[in-house]
Amino acid sequence: MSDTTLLLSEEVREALDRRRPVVALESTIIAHGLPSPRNLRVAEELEEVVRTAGAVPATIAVLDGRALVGLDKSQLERVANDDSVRKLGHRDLAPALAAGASGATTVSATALLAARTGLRIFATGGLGGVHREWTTTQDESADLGLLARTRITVVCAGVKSILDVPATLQRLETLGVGILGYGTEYFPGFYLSSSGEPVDWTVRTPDEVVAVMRAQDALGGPEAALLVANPVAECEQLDPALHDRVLADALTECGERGIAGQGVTPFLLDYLARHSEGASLEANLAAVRGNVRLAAEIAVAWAPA
Ligand code: PSU
Ligand code: MN
Repeated sequence: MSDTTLLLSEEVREALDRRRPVVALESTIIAHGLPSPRNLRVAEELEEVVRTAGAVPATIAVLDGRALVGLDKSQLERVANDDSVRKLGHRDLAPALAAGASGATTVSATALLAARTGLRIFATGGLGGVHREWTTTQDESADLGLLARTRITVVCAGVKSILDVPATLQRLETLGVGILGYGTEYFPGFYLSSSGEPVDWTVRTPDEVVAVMRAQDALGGPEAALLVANPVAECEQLDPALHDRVLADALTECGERGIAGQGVTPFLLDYLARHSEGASLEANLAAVRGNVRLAAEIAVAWAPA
């Protein structure tokens, strides 16, 4: 990509030049996944978590037709507060750049831009995946297909529990996306510590994750991502009974209102937060914080000494 299309902040450019650890962060969670004004504070807090762990944060978004890797304070504020900031999956990047548009990047768009920049480690909350209504809507997040073709390590709390988790795991298997349970034999459930679904591989330290990344590279083959599935601590998870009850209502309401496409995930996340008195939001934030911290530790272990 040309210099005017993909713009690195000075801090990120310098970190890359010096081969210092960098963690990519997405912006859809800020613009469309969390309520304002909390979203801006969270965005700033997450960058601080990365710095405290000894790495450089690279929050990614598109502003005025430019893909930015590393945002300054006013750019972060725009992503958080400007209602005209759209939601961009990877297929939306080219039209947005051509139109001079602004948008927050989802996991798929962030992973693409991060990989193009040469970043290898990326933290988010929960990935998109196969929606429960898939047989009628065919709604499967573009996150999955993009991650099947992109060499990046994504630290996540599994996939969002609003999804059909077993179906999403099957798709990830078909697509050849590797999954490591971090300190767990079970795939995390986003708001919940466990989805109840087993994982095939468990690691317990950042060095073990790095060893898998090195083996991926040594092996060659398809450029698939590696998912590090990091559960929210049990003491910080959403009460499972409350989760199931409010989610059932949310899915009904989503169907009744005819919400479709890009609107589904933000609607469900917002519904859960409002109808759990904010408890789902706290669990979501706890998961994201944990993922960002772990991603920074992996980035430090991955960087040359
Ligand atoms: N994780 C969160 N909150 C979010 C997301 C992830 O804790 O809002 C975002 C990510 O950007 C992910 C997107 O890519 O939700 C999935 O949207 P969709 O289902 O429309 O692909
Ligand atoms: Mn979708």
